[in-house]
Amino acid sequence: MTIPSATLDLLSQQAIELPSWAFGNSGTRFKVFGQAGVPRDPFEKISDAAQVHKHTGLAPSVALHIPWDKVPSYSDLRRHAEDNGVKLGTVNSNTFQDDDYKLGSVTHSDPRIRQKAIDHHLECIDIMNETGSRDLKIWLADGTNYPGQDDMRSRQDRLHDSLSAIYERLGEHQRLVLEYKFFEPAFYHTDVPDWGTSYAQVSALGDKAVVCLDTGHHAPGTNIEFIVMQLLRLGKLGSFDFNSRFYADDDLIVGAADPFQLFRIILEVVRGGGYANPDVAFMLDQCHNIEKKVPGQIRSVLNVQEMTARALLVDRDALGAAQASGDVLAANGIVMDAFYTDVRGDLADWRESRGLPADPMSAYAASGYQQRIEQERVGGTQAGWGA
Ligand code: AOS
Ligand code: ZN
Ligand code: ZN
Repeated sequence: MTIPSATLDLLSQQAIELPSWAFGNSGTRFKVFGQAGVPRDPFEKISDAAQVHKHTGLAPSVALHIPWDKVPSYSDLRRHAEDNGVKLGTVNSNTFQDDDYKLGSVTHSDPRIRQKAIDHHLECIDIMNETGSRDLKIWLADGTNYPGQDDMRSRQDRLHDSLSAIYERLGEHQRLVLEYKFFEPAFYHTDVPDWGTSYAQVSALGDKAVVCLDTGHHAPGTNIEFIVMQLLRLGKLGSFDFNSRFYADDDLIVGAADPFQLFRIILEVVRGGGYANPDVAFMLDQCHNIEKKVPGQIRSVLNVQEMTARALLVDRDALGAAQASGDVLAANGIVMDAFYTDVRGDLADWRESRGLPADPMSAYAASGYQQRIEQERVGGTQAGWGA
C-alpha cells in the first residue's frame, strides 16, 4: 500500500455531486448527437446518476437545473432519489434560454425583465425548500457583444439589486452561489467575468453568498489554483464546477486535458481546509457529447478521486521544511513525487474493501444497465444546450 490508512479514511469522506444535465443528449452549436437510452425525464436522470454512485461510492447527490428538471412533485423526485441511494443537491437557475433575456436577465435595463429573472430564482428557492437543497447556483449569460451596447456600470448596480432581492428569500441554511465566466455567450463583456467580480458581488450580499469556480471558465494560462487559494483564504469558495478544457468552456471529462492542473487545484483545496468540508462543494459540470453518459461520469469521479489521493500524499512536513529553508528543488520535488505516484491499485483495493467493484468502468459495462436503458427508453431528452 502506497496510501497510508489515514489518507484512505480521508478519501472515504469524498462526495462529488453530479449534474443531471450530464445524462441528457448534448452537443455543440454545430450538432447535438442523440444517444440510445438517454433519460426521458428527470426521474430517469436520477436513476442514471445513482448508477455512478453505486459503482464508485463517490457521487451521493445530483444537481438539478430548472426548468430542465421541472416535475409536478418534487417530493416524488426526492423520494425517487432516496430510493435509489442518492440525494437531490444544488438547484441551478436558467435565465439563458428565453427570448426576453437576449440583452440580459437580472442586469437587464427593463424592470419587467429583471423582475421576471428574479421571480425565476425565487421559484428555484421554493423548489429547494421541497427538495431539501442547500445551494442555489446562479450562472448568468448576461453581458454585451459590442463596446457601447450598454452601460457596464449600471448593469453591475442592477446585478447587485437583483441578487439582493434573491438573497433576501434564502432560508437560514441556504446559500447563493455565484458562478463567473469570462466570455460566452456574450463576447465583449460578461457581467460576472471573474472571481473578483463574483467575490465583490457576493461579499456585498452577506455570509450566505459564496463563489462557484468552474474550472473551464478561465483564460488559457490562468493559475486557477491561486484563485482557489485566495477564495479559501477569504472564506468565500462555495463550490467547484469541475470539467476540463483544451480550448475554452469545453465541458469535457474532468482531468482529461490536464490531470496535473486538477492535482494542483486539489492540492490547494487540501491546503486551505476545503477538502471534506461541506462548505466547499465538489460538483461536475460536464456534458458527454460523443461518449456514453453514465461511464463518462464514472470516469470523471474516478479522475477526481485519483488526483485527490495524490494531493493527499504530499508530505506536508517535508514540504514546509523545504520551503522554509528555501530549497526550491526539494520543495518542487516533494510535490512532483506525490503527483507521479500511481494510486490506482490502492484505490481498487480500497474500493473492494468497501464492497465496491475494483474496476467501476468494467463493472458498469458488465452490469447490463446500459443495454437495458437502450432497449427500454425511446425518445430521450436533450440536456438543454441548443434546445
Ligand atoms: C455555463 O457555462 C456554466 O458553466 C453553467 O454552470 C452550466 O454549464 C450551466 O448552468 C449548465 O447548463
Ligand atoms: Zn459551470
Ligand atoms: Zn461553463
